[in-house]
Amino acid sequence: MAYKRHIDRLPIIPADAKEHNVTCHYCIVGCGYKAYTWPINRQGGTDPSQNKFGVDLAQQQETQTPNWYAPSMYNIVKQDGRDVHLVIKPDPECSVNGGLGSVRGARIAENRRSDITGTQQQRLTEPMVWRYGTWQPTSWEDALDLVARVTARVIDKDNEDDLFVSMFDHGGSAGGYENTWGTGKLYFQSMKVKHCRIHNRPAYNSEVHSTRDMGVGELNYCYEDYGLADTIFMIGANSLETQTNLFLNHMVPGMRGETLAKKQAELPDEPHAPARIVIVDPRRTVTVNACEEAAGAENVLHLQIQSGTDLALLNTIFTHIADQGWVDQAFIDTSTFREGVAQPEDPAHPAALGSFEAAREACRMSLAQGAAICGVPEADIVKAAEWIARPKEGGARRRTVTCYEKGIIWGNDNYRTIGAAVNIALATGNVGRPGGGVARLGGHQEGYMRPSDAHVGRPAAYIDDLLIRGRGKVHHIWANDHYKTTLNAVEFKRVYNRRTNMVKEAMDARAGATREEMVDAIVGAIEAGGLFSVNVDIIHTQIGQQAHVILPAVESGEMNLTSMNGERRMRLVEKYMDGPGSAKPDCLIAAGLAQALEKVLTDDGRADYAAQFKGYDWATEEDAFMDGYHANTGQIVTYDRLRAMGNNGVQEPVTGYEDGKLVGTKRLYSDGTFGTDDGKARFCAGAWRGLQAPGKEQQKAAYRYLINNGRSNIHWQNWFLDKENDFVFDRFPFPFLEIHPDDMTELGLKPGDLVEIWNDVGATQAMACPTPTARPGETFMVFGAPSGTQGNVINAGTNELVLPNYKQTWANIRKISDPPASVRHLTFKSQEVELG
Ligand code: MGD
Ligand code: F3S
Repeated sequence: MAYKRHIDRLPIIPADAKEHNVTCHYCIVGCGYKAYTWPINRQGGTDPSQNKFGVDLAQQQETQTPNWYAPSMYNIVKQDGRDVHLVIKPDPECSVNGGLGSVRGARIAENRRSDITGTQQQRLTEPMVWRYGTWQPTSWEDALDLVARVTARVIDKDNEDDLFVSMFDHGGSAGGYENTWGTGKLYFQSMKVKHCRIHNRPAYNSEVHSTRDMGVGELNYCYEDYGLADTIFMIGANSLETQTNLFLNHMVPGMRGETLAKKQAELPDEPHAPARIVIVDPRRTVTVNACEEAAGAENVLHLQIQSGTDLALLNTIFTHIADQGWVDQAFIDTSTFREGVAQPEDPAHPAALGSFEAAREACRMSLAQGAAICGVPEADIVKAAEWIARPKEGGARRRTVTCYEKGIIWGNDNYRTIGAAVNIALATGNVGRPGGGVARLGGHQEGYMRPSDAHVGRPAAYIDDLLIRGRGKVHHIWANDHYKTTLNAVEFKRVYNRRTNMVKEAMDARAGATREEMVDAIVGAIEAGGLFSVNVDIIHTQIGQQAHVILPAVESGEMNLTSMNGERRMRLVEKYMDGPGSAKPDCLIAAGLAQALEKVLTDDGRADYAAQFKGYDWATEEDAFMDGYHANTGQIVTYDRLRAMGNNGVQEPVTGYEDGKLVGTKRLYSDGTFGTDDGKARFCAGAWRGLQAPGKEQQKAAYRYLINNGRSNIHWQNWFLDKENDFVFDRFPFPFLEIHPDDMTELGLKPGDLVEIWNDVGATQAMACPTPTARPGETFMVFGAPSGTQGNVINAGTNELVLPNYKQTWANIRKISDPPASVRHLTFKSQEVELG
């Protein structure tokens, strides 16, 4: 590590600095922060009356003082057109993080665009149109008119299938209830676009269909449950790196016994001990290491399975728990479906759903079978079942909180595997009660509010595959970068480049043409197989390099934005700075596009169709919020009410407003009624069936190395802000590939060498990082890097509902270069810690 910020002093936050509530938008946990701003020509003083902390800063502060901030939490930004100091620091009063930051959240400030300090100069500032062989800045009116005119030529009332849309479904940086409503109203109400996909997957679908079909919404607990649980059951997640403060502020205290007094007070009729943890992951992660340090190795059970065998493991645990009679029969009788099969297996349901007995029969798997498939000892499977379900001394039921994320969501046989995890929680009555819950850990803040998407159908269309096969004429992209994050990415990029270049060439050939002539030229190229691409984003992305129109959006902090976290905690992030140039909130961009379409269609004499695009006269994002969230959720929540709830917000669903406070819901299903027509939860009868996605078994047989893949602590998503952040690029100039030293020797590799990873699908490159804790033959590559798209080697195979299977990928590896100069300063020391 060479990076130093070279800052030896920072301004003191004055007592009268403006204070804004901020929810960190870098992950699902949604830690509370405060943003402080004040005029550039002033600062506070050491006297308690002169600084925001109200303390004597001339005195040495204690080690854990909150009266402090780091250089990464500081910047100078524009607010109402003027330069102001900005500090964004963790909020000790927020129940989510209790004042903790993360290596991402503690850098929100330095990742703001600043013309003074020069940060994030990559942000888009003006709309741009492809003209004269490059992108030219232009007005919103001009850009939206071109988008509307070309779009209007390929859509018609009740026939919008030639318009393809890729749109975020999340809260946070590019989403929030405001923006999902804006885009949703445009594409699902004014139009009925069915060829659409979500930002991180090639179809418009749920990532967790089965749990929803079973009646168990995927975010059903509260973070406090980690402090009340006897056992934490974590499947396919690396929470220290990916849900950092959920891990540090909730899981670790539970494991360290720091919540024992709370357990005793809230659940006095049963014995309590510090929580133990069972982790299912083919890789030894830093989370496993941290749990051993927090709980003691004897309280951590890492089931290091063979990649993609979770379903076999979970079905074996389920079978063993049932065979031992450790189930919650009263709960099964009153809260679950009892009569055989409720939903047969069909193309929209990759497994039958029904009673406990039906699932038990279908999922039955002996310890010997399970151990052989998963590659873990039988004794460890038994131990896991005991930790999860064996009643406590005195007979009280064990409280187990189950959490999972991409290891199974983007893993083998998504539908059945998630169903199998929920089966165990249902069988043991661990849903809707303190210390229980079966929840996805999540990725980013959530903020979904859209009209019905029923017209999209199930299975939804495989959009990236259709684009490869020449379908689609106009492509609207909202905060997606398929080039870095799709599967079968080499082929996708090859075809997308070709098709969009056809339109670029047609536009170049008509430089100087009138609008009508230009639209004709574009449509001509489209009819010949080309694709017109519109990119709405905050930066000029990789796929954006192929766009014909680029529209600049603002992000969190530059607009008011509401979202909820992984325990459904809804907050308002208050706008604390201006967006760059003329960038706008996505909801207002969607509104502008709707209005442009209305005008163009009216001009075309298609008045009936034009009328569908009315109803977007929003002046601010708050108008979009009121039109969407407020109007569709009982008209209780307003910006003012949310603002008053501060960084602790309110847990959804919001049920009322009493004594000046919004009233929320701590846990779902606490009354034993589930989200099905009859209120009864279903079990999932999904048997193990090997590697399910087409092509995976063959790839495994043909290539030597598992290319496991996922996130890393320091990187955020597809590195879209990291790219312009010295701190990140100094640490990792290239995407890393964790690989066992013996494999490196065999491949003739030194630390920091660049390698090519190649298979039947494509190739990509990464930097070799010796990792003694990796299993020989099993590597791990970081996801989403700009200079090493890991999706290049992921084959096109998905599950029946078009859920991508990124994690199960095999390839060969060869050296392509000695360490480039930019990596020579790097350390390759182990990331494991010993707290002593
Ligand atoms: P991943 O690294 O994708 O992260 O959060 P996680 O799901 O926790 O995958 C988790 C683990 O799955 C990895 O350790 C991997 O070894 C394991 N795995 C691989 N194959 C298998 C398998 O067959 N079975 C099992 N059981 N496990 C397997 C993702 C989450 O992170 C998401 S979705 C988003 S959008 C956020 N992104 C993000 C980020 O970009 N950076 C950081 N630092 N944090 C993030 N938080 C969120
Ligand atoms: Fe941000 Fe907290 Fe996640 S600081 S990145 S929300 S753990």
